[in-house]
Amino acid sequence: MAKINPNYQKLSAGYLFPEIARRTSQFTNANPNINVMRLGIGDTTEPIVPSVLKGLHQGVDNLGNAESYSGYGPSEGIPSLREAIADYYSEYNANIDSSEIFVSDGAKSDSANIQGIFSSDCVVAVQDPAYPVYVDSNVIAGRTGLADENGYKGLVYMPCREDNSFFPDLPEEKVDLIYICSPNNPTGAVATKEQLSKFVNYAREHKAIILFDSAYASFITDPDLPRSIYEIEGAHECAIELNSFSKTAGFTGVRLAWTIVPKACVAEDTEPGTLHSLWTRRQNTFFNGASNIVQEGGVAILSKEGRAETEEQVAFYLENASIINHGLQSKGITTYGGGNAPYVWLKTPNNLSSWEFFDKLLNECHVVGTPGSGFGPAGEGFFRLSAFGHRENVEAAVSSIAENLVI
Ligand code: PL4
Repeated sequence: MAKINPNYQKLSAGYLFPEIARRTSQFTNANPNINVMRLGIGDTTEPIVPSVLKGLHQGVDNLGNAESYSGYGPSEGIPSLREAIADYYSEYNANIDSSEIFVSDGAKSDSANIQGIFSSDCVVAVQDPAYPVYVDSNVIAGRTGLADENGYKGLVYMPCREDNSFFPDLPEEKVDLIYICSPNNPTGAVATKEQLSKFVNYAREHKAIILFDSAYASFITDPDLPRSIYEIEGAHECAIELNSFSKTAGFTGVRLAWTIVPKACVAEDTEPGTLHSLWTRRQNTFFNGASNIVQEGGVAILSKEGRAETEEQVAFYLENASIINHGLQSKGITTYGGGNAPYVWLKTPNNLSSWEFFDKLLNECHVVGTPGSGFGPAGEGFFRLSAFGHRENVEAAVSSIAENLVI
């Protein structure tokens, strides 16, 4: 008799984002004449820039003649893209060899899959709040017990609150896998070099591995803030980095990302190169590579023109974040993030719970956001607004909050 993976039954609720979509549809079905403004899911809205479109067209054209046609590619990605990514890292003295870069179809799938190369008895630490995929993938893999209001048993939550500027203290116990996201989803906080150094030192001392999600690195405008964990001395020995073209270049629907597993990276019981070999083996077995058309788009993103055009688009979203921040602050709401990240993290007024504020914002202002508690227990009492959106939509949402939110 076939049996299901019982760990799925431990998952505490539906995945956060479909749940928001469900509640929003419920509202729009009941109020068909109301235009709802969506600042919930972090999804890009602006068209792909011309030089990148040209790269994508080139990818299509390559398939149209025998000389340039390609079928299955290397599952790690085409050499020109891996080299372009390595060149990008060298600008930050992060020094990654192209053979350490694994191109993929998304940082979501990589961040869910990466735990699979580690032992099932690894103790996992997550920032709290965090992108839900880190927790859910480890629940499904059986590394946790059941959840209660404090989160899943067996998982080490590292609270990120106002009193630690939304960056966690080192875990008090020995942990094996540590998820860090910077710029952070959902808080919008960016880790400093000093903050990351502490974790790198901890990881090297305990032979732990840091899983560093830098999907929003291109939103960092402050030159003193690290864009990659490999800017930190010693990180090559203990960190795996995940990044994505989704938010940098409007590729959320196109799908292109990468993961870096340095050959120097070692776990408790491995030699240098073993983790790199395991991820190579995993990808070769489970994955046939990102689309060849899309990878040409990725090469174009990293070209001189692509960099200039996509940076302009990122600046546009950051300007949205600034509009949201100013609008909320002038209403007396405390906000964080948004300066080097596409998310504004606000403290719910009058101690409302995150989901109470979700309902209030939707009913009074017709604005959809994301409840902080959906990202973990320490997110309770906070709320995330996404800066992805057409300017008129963002401005209309902010005006509606200014005029209609009763606090
Ligand atoms: C909704 C920290 C968004 N359905 O596009 P990818 O797969 O390369 O990157 C996904 C991703 C990876 N790492 C972090 C992220 O925040 C995201 C995307 N998060 C959000 O609103 O929090 C989109 C969520 C999408 C999902 O489930 O990822």
